[in-house]
Amino acid sequence: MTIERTLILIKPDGVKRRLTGQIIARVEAKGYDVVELKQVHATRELLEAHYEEHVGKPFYEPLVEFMLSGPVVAVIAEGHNVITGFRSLAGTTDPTTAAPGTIRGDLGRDWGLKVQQNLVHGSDSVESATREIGIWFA
Ligand code: DAT
Ligand code: MG
Repeated sequence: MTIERTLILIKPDGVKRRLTGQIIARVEAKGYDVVELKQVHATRELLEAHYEEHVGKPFYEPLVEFMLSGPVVAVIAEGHNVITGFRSLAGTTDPTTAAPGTIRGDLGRDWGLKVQQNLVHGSDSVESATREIGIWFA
């Protein structure tokens, strides 16, 4: 067993569309534990720290603006290989092509929305999980 923790964010589109329960239900159904959970309206400072790796990319500013547009739900989930496992549950970044059966593939509305409106964030490595958990649950 490799027990890990990951940071999951339900982005403003997920919260607005009242999908928080459905998304968390999928995480729990997969066998992961929710160890911390809170709803927060992020600050720009927090998002700049969280999305540090994307500074300077063309989608960076629209992404931060979108993340500021409403509350997000921050979750620490724990379980065997949860970092990779949650990213697999979430599906690929663009909801248009995310596989059916995934959160983004099943629930990501495909009506010409921007790619950043893809419902969830999940840490992509042990290092990012540790860093991101420290940012959101300081
Ligand atoms: P992921 O969320 O799948 O880890 P990422 O870390 O590469 O993707 O990017 C962070 C977020 O930025 C992503 O969830 C949506 C947005 N994004 C990524 N690539 C984009 C692009 N080409 N155009 C618009 N938004 C993008
Ligand atoms: Mg990422």
